Amino acid sequence: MRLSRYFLPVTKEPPADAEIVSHKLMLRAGLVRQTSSGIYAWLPLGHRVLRKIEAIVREEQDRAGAVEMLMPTIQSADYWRDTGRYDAYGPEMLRIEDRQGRDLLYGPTNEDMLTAIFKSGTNSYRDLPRILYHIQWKFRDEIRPRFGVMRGREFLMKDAYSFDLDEAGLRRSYLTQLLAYLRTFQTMGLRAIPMRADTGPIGGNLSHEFIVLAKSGESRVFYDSDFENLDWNESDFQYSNEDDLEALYLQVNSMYAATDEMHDETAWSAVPEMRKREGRGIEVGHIFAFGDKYSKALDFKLPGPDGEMITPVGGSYGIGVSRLVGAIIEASHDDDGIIWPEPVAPYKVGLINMRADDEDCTAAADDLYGKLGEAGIEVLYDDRAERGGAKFATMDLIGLPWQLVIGPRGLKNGVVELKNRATGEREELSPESALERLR
Ligand code: 5CA
Repeated sequence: MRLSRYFLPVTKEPPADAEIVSHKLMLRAGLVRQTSSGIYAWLPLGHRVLRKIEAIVREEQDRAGAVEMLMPTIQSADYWRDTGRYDAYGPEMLRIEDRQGRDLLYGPTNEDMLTAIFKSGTNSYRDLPRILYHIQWKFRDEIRPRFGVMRGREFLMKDAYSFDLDEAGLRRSYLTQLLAYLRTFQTMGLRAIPMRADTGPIGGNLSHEFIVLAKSGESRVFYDSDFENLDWNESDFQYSNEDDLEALYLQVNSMYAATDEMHDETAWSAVPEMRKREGRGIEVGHIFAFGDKYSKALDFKLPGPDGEMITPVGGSYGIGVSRLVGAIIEASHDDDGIIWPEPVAPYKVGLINMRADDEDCTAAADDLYGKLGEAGIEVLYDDRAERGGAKFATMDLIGLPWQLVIGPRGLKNGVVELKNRATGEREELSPESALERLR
């Protein structure tokens, strides 16, 4: 993509009302624009990051055996009346009346609707177990939207829902999602620590929050530093193997981790002093095993193998997809701007033509741009007639992992400069070697 044809409204100064670094950087780097309190338009660069995060979430959900679908944002209030949650949910729910006087709402979550849909499409115990998910916008009329996309009113969520015949099955589904979450966040370059949590209005008895460490985080956390040394992507845990899932649970449970609300001084005192870590964190995911709560409310029963009626048990599993954009920036930035981990970067390379008015420079940059494209490398090409200094500042701000700089002086010696955004390391090499390296 050529910057001369892009829409990237970057600014030097952050808006006065942005409190935390990710919010400031998202606005300055032209990722989002606020359109109403807690509601954001995703500009081209931000939209690409959102899509990358979504793709990682989707890939790991699919690998874990969850099946993708899509439910609407607008729901009939009847789904919620049937489960008894319509009156219980409170003022966070945005309620809408259509022209016929029917009650609708902008969905804050989907347990009620999905259980009804699933019930209507299943006939026997053979239809279970299943995990269904979608990636869809939600609305919660938060009393105090804050920190940009981190606590918005409209936000993108991955929410999955499992149905099993018994508690043992539910536990398998729950642990399958737990493993998927550990892998998903690590793929994004994040260390998200699973912490036992309250189940709150979702209900049930088993729940974990996934917390990314960040100074600006809303929750205070206590955890065992052993969590920092684990590589879930390289681990041998298999989604399909029950023993592996139980071993995973044992491993996770053997290390202390808790938010302020769940903190247990006695258990904490048993953690070796050297391994104790305290900090603040951002909740990027939350999983719940709620059992028969929604099935019971909807009288959802299936004939079992011996003809007896079985009430399916379930769980729900959320990831804050749009919140993750902010969380990743909180975890990965410096004074000059964002530092995208490669898997979620909007483009892999920023190609900078230092002198758009110099024919040789432009010819060399155009040539590299073409070759990068042919090699399937995602590149944002700053081909504008701007000062070199301004181009560098923009590239550092938007944080693409690699910068490839074409200038007249280097070209005379047959070299271009390749800079690593994270380490700041620069290297001069021939255009061909640079291309090879990026490949
Ligand atoms: N039904 C369950 C699981 S699908 C549920 O809604 N869980 S939740 O309330 O914890 O939300 C799931 C995730 O969505 C949270 O972990 C958080 O990352 C994200 N989230 C929740 N509220 C907001 C918000 N106001 N802005 C941005 N992200 C949010």
